[in-house]
Amino acid sequence: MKGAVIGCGFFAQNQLQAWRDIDGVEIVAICDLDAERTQQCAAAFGISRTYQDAEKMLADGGFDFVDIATTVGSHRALVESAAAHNVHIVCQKPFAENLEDARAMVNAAHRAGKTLMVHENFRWQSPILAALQVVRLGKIGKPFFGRVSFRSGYDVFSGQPYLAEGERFIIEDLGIHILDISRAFFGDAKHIAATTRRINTRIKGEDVATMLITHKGGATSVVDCSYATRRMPETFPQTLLEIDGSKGTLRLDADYKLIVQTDKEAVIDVSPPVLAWAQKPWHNIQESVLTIQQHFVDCIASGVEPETSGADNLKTLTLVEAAYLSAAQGRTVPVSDL
Ligand code: NAD
Ligand code: 89Y
Repeated sequence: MKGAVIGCGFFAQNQLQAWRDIDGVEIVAICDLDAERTQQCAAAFGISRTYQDAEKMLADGGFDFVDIATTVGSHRALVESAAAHNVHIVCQKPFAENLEDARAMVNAAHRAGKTLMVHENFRWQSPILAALQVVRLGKIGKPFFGRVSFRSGYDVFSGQPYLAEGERFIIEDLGIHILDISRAFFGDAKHIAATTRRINTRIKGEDVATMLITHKGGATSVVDCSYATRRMPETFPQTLLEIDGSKGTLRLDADYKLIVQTDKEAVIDVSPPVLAWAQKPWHNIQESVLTIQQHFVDCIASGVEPETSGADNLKTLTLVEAAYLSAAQGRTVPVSDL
């Protein structure tokens, strides 16, 4: 399969590295509004076709899919254009700025008959996959309570300065992943109640969010996120879990320690590997980039919809919007209202 990447910024480096590791995939063209970035990436990854205009690249064609690694403001136009040019699409999270755009993007890919996957990679992290396997195999019975927690004081603003500038921060940027993990474990949501705070006064948006979700299947989950938490050891970028089921409990503790307690206890080291091109502490995220991109390729080859498809991601985005609404209005929001 031949691919093209749009956006050569901070995170695209991981995506380009991962594409190189996937058998049968070649990135043949790249594009960024910034000519210097495009040239740097082209040189680093040996890609000969470079563009500053995505429309021109799509019109020239010669590839089967595009990987959109730009920030959210450009996603709708790029996804619609890619669909119009009949290529499969991977698009970074947050998928869209609002639900209307997101629905239009899903419809555009559907009309074109092309696969659309959102690069919602946190549920693809190997420690999360290990925990999901325990739950899906029924080892702790039916889950009735969960805590999905991401608390850190890591400086994400130096690598991603735009995160300090938006009216929205942690729910839209990071909470979106943690809400998606909650959906992966406990299924779709019925209601959400959220509170938000801004502790770091040098940024515009909220950096703390505490969310309580009632799931359709009967479980309740607490999804708590913070970038204002000074803790030692720093756990960035680990998502910690605590799940109570009818037959036992599961915890994913700091340092990738998975503990499953039923009539006996199992303690398993689920540390992710550090890929050849990865750096700690990002290695957990970086490995999941390879896993999700491999999933995209496998889904296209077998004609199956990706687990984190555009259509699936509408439900995660709905939770993001519902959480902001709940925090703004101080009330529990039925997800079906959005
Ligand atoms: P960035 O600003 O470093 O890079 C984005 C690049 O896209 C820039 O170089 C910009 O010039 C380019 N661009 C913007 N609009 C364009 C257009 N229309 N055509 C061509 N190029 C265009 O941003 P980043 O930190 O790399 O983040 C990109 C996306 O990745 C964001 O949506 C972010 O939320 C997401 N992200 C995801 C993860 C994850 O784990 N899934 C981690 C970090 C960032
Ligand atoms: O942008 C975010 C993401 O998706 O994962 C971590 C991050 O880079 C900072 O919160």
